[in-house]
Amino acid sequence: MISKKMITAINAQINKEFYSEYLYLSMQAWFADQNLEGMAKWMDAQGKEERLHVMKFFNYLIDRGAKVKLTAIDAPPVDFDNPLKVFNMALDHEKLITKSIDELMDLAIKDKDHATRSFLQWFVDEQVEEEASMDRIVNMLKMVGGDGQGIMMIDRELGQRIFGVVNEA
Ligand code: OFO
Repeated sequence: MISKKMITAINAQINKEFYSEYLYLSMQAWFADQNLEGMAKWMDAQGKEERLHVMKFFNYLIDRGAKVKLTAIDAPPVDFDNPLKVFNMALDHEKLITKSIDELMDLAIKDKDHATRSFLQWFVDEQVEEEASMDRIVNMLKMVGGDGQGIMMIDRELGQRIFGVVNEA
């Protein structure tokens, strides 16, 4: 039996995952505006992944016979300073999402809700990857500093990302 508290918490998580999609879309738009097409493409794939996360939670609630309640999504920032700051912000955001998933897991354990625990395990594992891939990009950007050629090289590499392929940068 899924608790009311858990249903409320998963609905709140749906909103956070939508916000993640919004945030990465906004970053995509900024990169496109800077003519950093590879980074824009990377953010496009990231935003699409976030929609998959939304739908996993959405479908889980439906499967458990619970009500999905969609709420207003906050506006993400529109202007960013430079690629390093963008990816740092994305990394910080993923850390918040990890914390939020951990709190859901804590609740599932407290509720002895084994089905939700099992469902959430995928997200626990996914967050390790989400943080690692952002962290890797942050480190690459730190290494090149503001060097234009280095940024262009990273842009080319990130442009290789194909939506739906796991373990990519
Ligand atoms: Fe980026 O993992 Fe969902 O939010």
